[in-house]
Amino acid sequence: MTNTTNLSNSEILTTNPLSPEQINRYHQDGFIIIPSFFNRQEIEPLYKACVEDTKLQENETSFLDIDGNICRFTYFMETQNTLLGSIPRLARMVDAVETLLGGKECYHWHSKVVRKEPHSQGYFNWHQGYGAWYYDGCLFPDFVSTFVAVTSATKENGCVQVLKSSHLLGRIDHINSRGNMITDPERMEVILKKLELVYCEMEPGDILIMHGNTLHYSENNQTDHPRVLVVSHYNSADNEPYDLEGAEILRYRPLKKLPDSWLQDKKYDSVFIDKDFFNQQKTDDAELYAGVGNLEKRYSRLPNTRKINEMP
Ligand SMILES: O=C(O)CCC(=O)C(=O)O
Ligand SMILES: [Fe+2]
Repeated sequence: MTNTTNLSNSEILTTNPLSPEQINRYHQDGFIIIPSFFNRQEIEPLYKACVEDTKLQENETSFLDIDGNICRFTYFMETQNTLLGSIPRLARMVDAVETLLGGKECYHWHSKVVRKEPHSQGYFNWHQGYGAWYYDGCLFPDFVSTFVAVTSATKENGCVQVLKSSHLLGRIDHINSRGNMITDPERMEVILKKLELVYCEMEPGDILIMHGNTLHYSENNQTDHPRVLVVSHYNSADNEPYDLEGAEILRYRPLKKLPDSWLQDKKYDSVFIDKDFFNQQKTDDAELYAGVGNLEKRYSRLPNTRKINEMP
């Protein structure tokens, strides 16, 4: 089966574009949640593979949160002709992102599947996407992140939490804490008192879309069931890092769009394959943080006063 279609990107348009109201809300609040962005049949095979199969776990990368709890996820940058690899390229995703970037072309920065095991303690501390990518050498905060719910996401299982309109704060300095880029804790304490916190609870198929400067966080999973999100980050095509030496992987790569019907028509080969995943550790060594790009370079750009809690 082919990986793409013969049509050009401009000929493949979503059948369900964002409404002016959704676009306004995104710019006002820094995020939107769209229920049923994917229908149940589209998501079902992924749900089965992520919840009932162990294949995903075999490809997981582990890292420690700032308290030393293990978090696991799988990364991918290259997109295969799998269900998983098709998601970031679907017209409804790319068109939404490009609309929110003001009509600019985007490229796939990277994606991950974040599966929180039942009763796992790992959590994501407060951060902005651009809080890290700034230090990768991207000049503009022209990033949009999408979070597709594969399982339900609830307060109890560690759904994403956002601070409303926090993207209007601009980029905030981040520190490297055990390999996690987290928002300057001093500033964060004050911001938390000022801005409204929203729990982004979702059902399978719903999507959360947020600005690169939106502050977000997510708690541990206190339930008996896994919580799974497919998270994709997009950068604008004209915003690749200014210095790509040792970080070629972050270079602009044209994104080949797929029609919205791709999943419904089962045009993909399988749900996912080992090749989907980048930087597999195949190890339980949680000290290793498998980031993408050149992390040494990223950390070397942190202001000296912020170089606390360096990676071991
Ligand atoms: O999966 C989550 O709860 C948060 C993930 C996240 O913030 C990210 O991937 O950037
Ligand atoms: Fe994030």
